[in-house]
Amino acid sequence: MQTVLVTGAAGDVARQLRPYLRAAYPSLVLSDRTPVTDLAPGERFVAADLTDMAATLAACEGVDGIVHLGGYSVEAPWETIHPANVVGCYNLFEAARQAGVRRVVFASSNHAIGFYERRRRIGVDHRVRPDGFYGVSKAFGEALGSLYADKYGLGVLSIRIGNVGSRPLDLRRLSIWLHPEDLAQLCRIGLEHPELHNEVVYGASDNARGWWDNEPAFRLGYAPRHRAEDDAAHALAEQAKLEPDPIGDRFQGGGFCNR
Ligand code: 15L
Repeated sequence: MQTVLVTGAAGDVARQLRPYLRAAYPSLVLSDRTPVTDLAPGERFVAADLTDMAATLAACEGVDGIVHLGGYSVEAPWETIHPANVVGCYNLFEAARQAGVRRVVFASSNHAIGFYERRRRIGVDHRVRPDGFYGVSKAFGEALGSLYADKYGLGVLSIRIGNVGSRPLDLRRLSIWLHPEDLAQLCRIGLEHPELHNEVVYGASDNARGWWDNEPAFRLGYAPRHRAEDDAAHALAEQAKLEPDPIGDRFQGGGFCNR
């Protein structure tokens, strides 16, 4: 794996992930609608709006693997979600196929299963329960990944990402937090694991209060290095500043469930 395309490269998750990917791969192609200006050695920027198939194909040219972070990253009206996360996601998988890309890591989200109650422990085989149009679009992306793996032999890893950051921000994030270094480890599994066909895993660090059975990730060799509990005091202090939310506090997707 020499050249890896990162879509949505101007976004916050890409900003936190890039240093770890740079350390692993000689060449990173960064695509977004918004220019990325702080390029490091080994990185180059390709402007691409993923709703434009020709631009998406051009971004995939000469690429071995893709980390697909592009799209709209929170709940929004269908008119916003559809082009960015449905059309854009289709264009990305189809362009990857046409360009002969071997692997796609798809940034799915906890919001694909956000309407499970927090008291439930769920695996990746539980049916999806999206908490909004954004979550629906992530379930769609997982389905598309499955199709492109089975029909065209693309290797696909969908990561149901919790919340990426240097530390958990509140009570809910203590359960779903993902350190960027652990996200990078999952991306590397998706890009490099020799036996990967199509898998869905949870994007969570070592979270003692976690709700997810992440067996498929552990089976593929995932060993998170970061523990949410180390920052529990900070997260609980931040939680104490928040107003109670009868719906958001009940479900795994939090505030997305009543937006
Ligand atoms: C997500 O999927 C979003 O992209 C991110 O902005 C956060 O809202 C995160 O989920 C979360 O659930 O905390």
